[in-house]
Amino acid sequence: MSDRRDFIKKAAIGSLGITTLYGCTDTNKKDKSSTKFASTKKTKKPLIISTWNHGLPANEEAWKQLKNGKSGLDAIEAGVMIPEEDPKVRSVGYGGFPDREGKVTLDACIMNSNSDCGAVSFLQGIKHPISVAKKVLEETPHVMLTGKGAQDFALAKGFVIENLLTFESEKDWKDWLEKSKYKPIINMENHDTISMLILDEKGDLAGGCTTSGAAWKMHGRVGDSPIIGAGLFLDNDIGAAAATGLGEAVIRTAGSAMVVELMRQGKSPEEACKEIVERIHLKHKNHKDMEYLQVGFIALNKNGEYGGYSLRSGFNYAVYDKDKGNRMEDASFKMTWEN
Ligand code: SD4
Repeated sequence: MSDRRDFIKKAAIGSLGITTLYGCTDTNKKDKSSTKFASTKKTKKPLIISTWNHGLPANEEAWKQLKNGKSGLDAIEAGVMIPEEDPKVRSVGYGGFPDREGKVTLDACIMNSNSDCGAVSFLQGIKHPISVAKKVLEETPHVMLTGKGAQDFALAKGFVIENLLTFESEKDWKDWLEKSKYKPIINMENHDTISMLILDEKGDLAGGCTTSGAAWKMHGRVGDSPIIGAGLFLDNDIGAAAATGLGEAVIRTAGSAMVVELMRQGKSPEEACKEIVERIHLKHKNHKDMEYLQVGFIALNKNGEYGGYSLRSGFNYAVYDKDKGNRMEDASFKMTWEN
């Protein structure tokens, strides 16, 4: 955790919170709806972007899958399974921080270029919620299964129940119980979802999101991550967006869906992310959540333009393309943790 705090401070000093405004150019020649995309960071297809440092190994795997001819959806699943099964990633899947009752409960969703989607929420005991979400998409008439029903469905599909609470996470939970006197305080260090967006070689989009949610949350709490339109959204004619941070704030503002709508209206991915972060700030500046509020978005559009933006400093995302390979990029932000 202290590494993370250090990182946040360094990022704050490094980028000074300055954001860039881009000129408006019509680069979307194929789009008959006259949508205009502002120019921004642009690259060739395929393109993968994922939230946070754990996005790097996830991107690596997803890229391999695309190169092997797998679909965007398969690549999303295989990619985010890497942090899901890594016990050192304390905010996703196995080894994730538990809720205030010591239970690891998982949220995930996945979406393809046909707007098919699948999601699971409040799922316990299954290491790969993203795979269960994909099965919901592929093998049910529904979009979301939750709790016991999601677990029963997973078992019926051959998934097995495992103990997801590692020794380290149990220890941290017990420490928290003592220090925090059972208050469900959320802060920057304890919630780092992986959200991944892909623009494949054909120009089709896919996205996914998986998390153990806000650490020490109330039992039964579901965040934005499994909610299509909040934690993730895409429209294959326009672009894709995904969120990280305090899910309550993202749900209140239909965050990812709004980012895609702004790209439809001509904003670049970064401009669209910024506008929704500004809106979230406006709605929350006098809110009790403001003290510890962090939200961040990543987005890409059909032209291979991408960007990210967060309310507070410290948010970064992994980008993988042919020209520059797999690397981390810092998101611009509105404010540091000091203001
Ligand atoms: C949640 N949005 O459950 C998730 C947590 C998260 O970066 O994204 N963390 O609220």
